[in-house]
Amino acid sequence: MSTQRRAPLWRRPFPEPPAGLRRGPFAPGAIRPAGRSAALSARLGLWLGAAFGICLVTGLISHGIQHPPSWFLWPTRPVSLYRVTQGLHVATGLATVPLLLAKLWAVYPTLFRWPPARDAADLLARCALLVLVAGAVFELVSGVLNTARQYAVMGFGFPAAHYWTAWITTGALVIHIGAQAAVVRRVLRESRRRTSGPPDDSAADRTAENPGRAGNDAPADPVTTRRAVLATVAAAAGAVTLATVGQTVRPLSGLSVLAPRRPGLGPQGLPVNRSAAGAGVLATATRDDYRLVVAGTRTLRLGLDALAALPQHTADLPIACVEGWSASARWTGVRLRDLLAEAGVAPGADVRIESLQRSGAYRAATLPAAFAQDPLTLLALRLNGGTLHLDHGYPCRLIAPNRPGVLQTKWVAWIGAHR
Ligand SMILES: Nc1nc2c(c(=O)[nH]1)N[C@H]1C(S)=C(S)[C@@H](COP(=O)(O)O)O[C@H]1N2
Ligand SMILES: [Mo]
Repeated sequence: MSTQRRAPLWRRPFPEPPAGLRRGPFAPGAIRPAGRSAALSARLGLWLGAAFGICLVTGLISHGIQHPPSWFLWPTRPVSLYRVTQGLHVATGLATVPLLLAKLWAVYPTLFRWPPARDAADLLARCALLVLVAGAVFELVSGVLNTARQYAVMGFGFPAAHYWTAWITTGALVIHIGAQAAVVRRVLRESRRRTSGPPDDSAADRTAENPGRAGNDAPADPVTTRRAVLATVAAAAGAVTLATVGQTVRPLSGLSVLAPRRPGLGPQGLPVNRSAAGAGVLATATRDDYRLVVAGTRTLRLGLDALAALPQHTADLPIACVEGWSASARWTGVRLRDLLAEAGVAPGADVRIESLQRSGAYRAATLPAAFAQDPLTLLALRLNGGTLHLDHGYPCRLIAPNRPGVLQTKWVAWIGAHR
């Protein structure tokens, strides 16, 4: 019996796997380092972590507005805050694509490290890594598909899958950061010392994850190589951003060769996501006997003339789509709070808005009382100086400050207290 204290269970080394299994990519020297280094992986990891963090927080905000838990408070001002947070969500997500590709290129040799897992803690970290890679790839692919092809491709399943995968990926990322933090700190410290001081050996590039190979395999100057790779990745991320961010930053829209939407393109100078034909409301939205129903202690039935006879107000408010495009426009119509007061809906009530559209995830929306009572929240009849275009929600549509586009219901048919 040993009196020596033993390592905790999760740190006890596994038995060495049989050497005969060490074949293919696991064979010693099978993968050449070709410019890869731990210092490069560490820096890419930091960049990715920053982009992922912004993407996660802004994504949680967007989810919170659309499925608010009781504690979630989203303000009505500034009117364009959601435009900024969702623009950031999509922009950081897109910039992450080249970062993630570079990171995968930089670290994939470590997938074939020998032995594959040293102990139980290492095994957990390695499993988390697989979850992290799969989750990150899924988030980027599904997000890009959603921005490019809209909701039709993945249907209503997209938001739920994108949301839950984000949590799973975050969990795996936390484990990964826990496992790598010490390595990253050491690598960065060593490479900083090395880049400021006289060149010496490539100690910073030899770590547990990249043990280094035969000297004549190593690149002549790892620092120069690393900088070149990082500069290329930064340029790629910058190019992706420039080619897409014009979908929300109007002055850059001329550069938006990759953006699926552009502000200013569409009827009345505004993009359209779901057209009247697509929503199946062509016939019902154009009927002469259209009546908007506002249900409270009294029930109002208002035709277009009756709506136009009510006091009209104008507001400059953006449509900010979850897909990342956004555009501001000038809306004119009736204040929602005037209609609610007229029908006797309690001012503290959350308000439900329903469309003429019969089916589809975005045929109805719930407006918290603060938004329903906001003086800028309109039932718009006019857009940019003309009668609301059929594809923008004629006869009338909701437009409220600081809300995602999906909640700005078009072709409104019914308004009442949410129950
Ligand atoms: N009834 C209804 N309203 C809707 C939608 C819808 O599918 N049905 N799509 C929403 C989405 S996703 C966005 S981004 C905005 C776009 O408004 P616009 O077409 O006027 O630009 O409308 C919203 N209103
Ligand atoms: Mo949207």
